[in-house]
Amino acid sequence: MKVIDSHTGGEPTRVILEGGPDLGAGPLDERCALFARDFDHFRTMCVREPRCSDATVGALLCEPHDSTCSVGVIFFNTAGYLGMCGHGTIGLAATLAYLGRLEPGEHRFETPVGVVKVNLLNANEVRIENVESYRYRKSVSVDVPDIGPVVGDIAWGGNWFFLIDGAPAALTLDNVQELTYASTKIRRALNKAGVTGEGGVEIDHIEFFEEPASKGADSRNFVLCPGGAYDRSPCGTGTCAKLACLAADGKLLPGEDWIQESIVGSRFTGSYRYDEAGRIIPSITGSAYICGEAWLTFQEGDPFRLGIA
Ligand code: PYC
Repeated sequence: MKVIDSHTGGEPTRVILEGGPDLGAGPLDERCALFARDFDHFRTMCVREPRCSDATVGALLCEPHDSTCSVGVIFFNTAGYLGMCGHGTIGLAATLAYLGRLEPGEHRFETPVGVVKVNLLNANEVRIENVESYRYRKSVSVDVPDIGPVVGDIAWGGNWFFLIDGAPAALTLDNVQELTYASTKIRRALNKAGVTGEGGVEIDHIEFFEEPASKGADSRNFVLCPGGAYDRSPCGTGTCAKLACLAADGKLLPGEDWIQESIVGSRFTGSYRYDEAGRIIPSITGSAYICGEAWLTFQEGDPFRLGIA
């Protein structure tokens, strides 16, 4: 399997260029379902240990179904599949630029949850206009064992998020273990209580927000991802979910910038516009850097050929 690794604000992306599964030419959501049903071992081989780590998001590069798009992409991680991935889209654009396959300017990438507009600003800096984002429910309370009631908003930014103002500990790298423990408990409590995104879909990302640590930023976050790792970047889809909540509360106007800082101090600049139907269309800008090119090998007899479960 030929892969290129990059990171976006510290969060890794591994793009599969060759040797991935053949999923045919159908719509991307159907190809994603096929990937999960018949070819899931490609996912585990690519992003699980011993070849990779929990933080990495894999990106299978595909032919688009929609002929207006330059590429199609299916994102996945150690736990399963992602509808969209903001840092991964930025990483994919920087990877294609590195390979000389993407010129600066506007492009369209097809994902299983819709088309994302991608503006390659230079070799590393990318602006993406995401799928429609919205707040589904405001101020939802859930009782969390050993923690007590926790209140948050449920919002869609390409994945489902539970967004909490405040955190059980300061958002610093020293506290990652404590933050991971608390956010995992909150996610379990939401699932157990049947609190979901629209249509009964599981909420698999939890976000804490607090005041920024650096000058010029608007907020700092910690994001728990589905596999249990925290997002080193400010999380593209999580920032879009935040923008939808800010818009719904009248705290950010269309076109105004929101600078979201991650727990490692990396930043995305976000803003939003309304489309003709009055829906929120968020954009984020961030930078990605290439950090490796490799051929992954899978030897016969390797007991961990498919990754450590
Ligand atoms: O940037 O959207 C994102 C993302 C989702 C999970 C990890 N990163």
